[in-house]
Parts: sequence; structure tokens; C-alpha cells
Amino acid sequence: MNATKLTADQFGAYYFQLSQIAMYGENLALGRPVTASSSYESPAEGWGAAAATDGSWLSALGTPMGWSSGGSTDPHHTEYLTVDLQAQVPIKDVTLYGRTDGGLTGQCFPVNFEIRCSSDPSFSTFTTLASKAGYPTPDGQPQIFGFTPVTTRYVRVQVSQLSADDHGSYRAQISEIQVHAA
Ligand SMILES: [Ca+2]
Repeated sequence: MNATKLTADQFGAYYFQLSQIAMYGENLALGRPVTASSSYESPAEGWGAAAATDGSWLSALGTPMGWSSGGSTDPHHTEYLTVDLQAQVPIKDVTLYGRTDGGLTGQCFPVNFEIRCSSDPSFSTFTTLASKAGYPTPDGQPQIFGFTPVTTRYVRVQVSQLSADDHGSYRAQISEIQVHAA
């Protein structure tokens, strides 16, 4: 990358500065920190919010499964998972993976949800990148949500309707979230 014209900092000195370089299509969420509205943390079973960006979208109990919200008897309440990309970066899609563990494949994937982005970790203002209702249970394949590229730092999956696990407890579960560079 060659720069032929530079801009000055507040002291009048000209620099060539980049906070981050991303390749088109690169997964910018890989290894990035996540926060969640609630999280069922069970290292023995493999559940933990950090496993949503650990690079694995395959799930089997006892190996990293991904993020699971806490369980609830109420399918209609809000849960969310937020990824901090740790820089303002241009993105073009968010790809979500559900569970892939045999007969439980796709279980607890969000039913009604939005994918939002913000430059503010509190999401006091945000842009909605995708909005889905009555989403079908995924079959183990990546669920790709594309949009007009936007430059942002925080990406959130905001779930407003959840589906039940095999114990009748309503949860949101995502084995991996990927955010791809534009
Ligand atoms: Ca994972």
C-alpha cells in the first residue's frame, strides 16, 4: 500500500496511519470479545459466550458449543450477543451458525431477531442490518445475512423470540458468528 498524499495531525505533522487492514471477505469477528444479555457458561458441556467467536461452528457436547443464553419459560423476551470488532471497519455480511450436533442441529436458533450495528457499545443508536421473523430452523449450513456495506465497530444479534431446547427451556444458541469485511 502506497500513500502519496498525507493528512496532518493536530500538531501539523503529516503521517500515514492505519488502525487496521482487512482483506475483503475476512472474518473480522474471529477471536474478538463478545458480551451477551445472559450466558449459560458450562465449560464441561462446552457452552460459553467466548465460543461464539472461537472459529469453530461445529458443535458436540463436551467440545466448544458456542453461546447459549440462560434458559427461560418465556419464548418472547430479549436476548442478545454482541461482538466488538475492536476498530471501525467496513463490513458486508454477518453469518450465523446454529448447532450441528446430530438430532439437535439448529436447536434454539433465534426465531425473531435483528442484526444491528453501532459505534457505541451501549447501542443507544444503531443501524438495523437485517430483520427476520419466523426464521426456520437451520440445517447446519451457514446462515448468511448480507447488506449494503457499512463501517462500524459493534455487531449485535438482538433476539426477540426464542425456541425451546429439548428440556422445554427457551434459549438463544449460536455456535459461531462471523462478520465479513467489505
Ligand atoms: Ca464456535
